[in-house]
Amino acid sequence: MAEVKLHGFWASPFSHRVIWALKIKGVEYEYIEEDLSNKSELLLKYNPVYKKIPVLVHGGKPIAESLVILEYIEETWPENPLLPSDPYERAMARFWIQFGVDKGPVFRAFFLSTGGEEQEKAAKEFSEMLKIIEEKALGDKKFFGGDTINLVDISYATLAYWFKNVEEVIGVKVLEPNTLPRLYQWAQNFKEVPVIKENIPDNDKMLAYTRLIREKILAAQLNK
Ligand code: GS8
Repeated sequence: MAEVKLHGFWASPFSHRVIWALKIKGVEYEYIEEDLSNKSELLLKYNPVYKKIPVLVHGGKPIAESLVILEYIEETWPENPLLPSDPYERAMARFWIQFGVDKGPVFRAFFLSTGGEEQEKAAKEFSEMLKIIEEKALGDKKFFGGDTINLVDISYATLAYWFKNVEEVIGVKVLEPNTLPRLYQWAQNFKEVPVIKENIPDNDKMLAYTRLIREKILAAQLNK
């Protein structure tokens, strides 16, 4: 098998996605931790466009962008499929993955909200978006993928293992069992999947990093 390497960053949900997919497929790989304030020459060479992690390098060929990497992994190592075999179901899975990407700004507005009406509005919009995901994408299934996780679950994973830190840092709760019962239960189920549970960084470290990164982004916005 050609050599597989992953350039990542310990706290990045985008790296975590790739790690989980590789583990689920049973692909051996070498992990290279990047210092994002002092990126390696290799990272700059492999991802000259965005200069971001994650980058997967397979047989010397680099692939960037986590969702593109996930599709590549699925096509290269078909065992333990992470997308449905039926083309229509596959299209629906991709629709919901794209929905999450398109709604990135709704999450960002919530994450960076600092109080008052602005925060209330951001929380409401975010919560409405989650309701759509719960009703239309998850429904009564255990996972978005049915009985087992697939790429849709992996693409929404931050909601399961990271989002509670966001809620804690900004002091507003959105993903609650009384308002979003099925999505809340999904989050609990997802975190308990062994391959996920075994490959999530320490939560205290994640919480501290979440606080730090939010402060950094807010400070950078003020200095603009
Ligand atoms: C996002 C990767 C990303 O933001 C993906 O892979 O899905 N759309 C991409 N990577 C961040 C670290 S995680 O916050 C990164 O590499 N940042 C470095 C920088 O911006 O300089």
